Amino acid sequence: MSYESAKAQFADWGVDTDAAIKALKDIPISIHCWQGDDVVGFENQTGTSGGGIQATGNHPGRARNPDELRADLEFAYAKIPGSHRLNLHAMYMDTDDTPDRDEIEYRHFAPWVDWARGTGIGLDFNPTFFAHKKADDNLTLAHPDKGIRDFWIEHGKRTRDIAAQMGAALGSPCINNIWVPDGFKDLPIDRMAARARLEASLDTMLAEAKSDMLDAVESKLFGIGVEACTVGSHEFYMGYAIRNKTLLCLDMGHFHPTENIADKLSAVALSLDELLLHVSRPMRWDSDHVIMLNDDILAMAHELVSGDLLGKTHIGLDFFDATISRTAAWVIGTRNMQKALLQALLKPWDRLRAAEDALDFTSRFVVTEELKDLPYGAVWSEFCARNGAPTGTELITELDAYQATVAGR
Ligand code: RNT
Ligand code: ZN
Repeated sequence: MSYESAKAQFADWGVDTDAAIKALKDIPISIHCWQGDDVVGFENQTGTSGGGIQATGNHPGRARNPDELRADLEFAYAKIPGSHRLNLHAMYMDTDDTPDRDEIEYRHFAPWVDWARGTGIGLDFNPTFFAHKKADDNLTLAHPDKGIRDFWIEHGKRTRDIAAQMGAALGSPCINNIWVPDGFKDLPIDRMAARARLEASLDTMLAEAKSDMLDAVESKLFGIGVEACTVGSHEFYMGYAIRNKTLLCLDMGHFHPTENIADKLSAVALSLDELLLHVSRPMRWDSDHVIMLNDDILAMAHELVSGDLLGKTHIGLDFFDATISRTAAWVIGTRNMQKALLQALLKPWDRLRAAEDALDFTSRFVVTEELKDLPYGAVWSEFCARNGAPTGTELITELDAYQATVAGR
């Protein structure tokens, strides 16, 4: 189907495809660096995995150093239409030094900033509170030992400094997202004490006001090894974010398996200035599968557009699969997020809202279902063509060719 005929079909519904294509181009997605190396990082230390998150699989091509990771990212960005961001973790330093987490400085990340400036992408950042001997108990900021808490508070403070310098250097605020693994495998006696310690640590870590960076806090329901209680639960961080005016990060894998954060967006947005998403695909648990263009993603994109939330929501991705090409995972996963947004941007909103407001649920249902037959693919292809990105068999050929170049690693 040609774009012109698709455009005419959407126009019959009162939908302007050119406007949707233009709007989609301006939605940046923060692509997570950790899909490229299975969440290992480049610390030059014998790191441990942990925190209940781990990539599984051994597909060839894992990036083993920052140069390989950047090369893979450059390939991926070239296949993803639009201008996007990179979400770095503190464990992804680029230096010959071996600073511990409480010793990291901006200079350890400067090569990333130079690269980001050269490629025109923005940076986001994260303290790394896992894969470290001082996190082996799955307790960091909420640890009963003040010495351990202070170590992680210092780490967190340093990441805020680094994020602020990254934001200033690139002229675009850098989000520093805090996720800690803290929790208990079995039923704790004193949840309140643990939560009070987490709160106090966060207060200390975030005390200094900063410009050029934004703080975000990410909740979780449970993880491997913290089945009984996660200290930083959704309720904990929702309250914390509202009181302290930080961003709230909602990860799609961090709730009960039948909950979808799509429904939560409008609810929390009424009390928060800005939100951060970790778009992911849980399967039975927080498994972080690569995002598909499925109902969950479509529902979330629907809410972002319907609730006019794109202006206050930062879209980040969080998945890692080591059983498939890591670059293909980045490219297809990110494009799926964009495809979902495109479908939401192509809805006849006035008509749908009018039906709902009139309690005409028959029309709402019929229109919703008939819309599914419209030629979204032709509009997507046009969007890719206008932004120099391939589609279909051409894309597959390019993904395969790149994977072949990294398979010998
Ligand atoms: C873990 C959180 C967190 C991490 C990244 C690597 O469950 O989702 O966002 O995945 O920080
Ligand atoms: Zn996450």
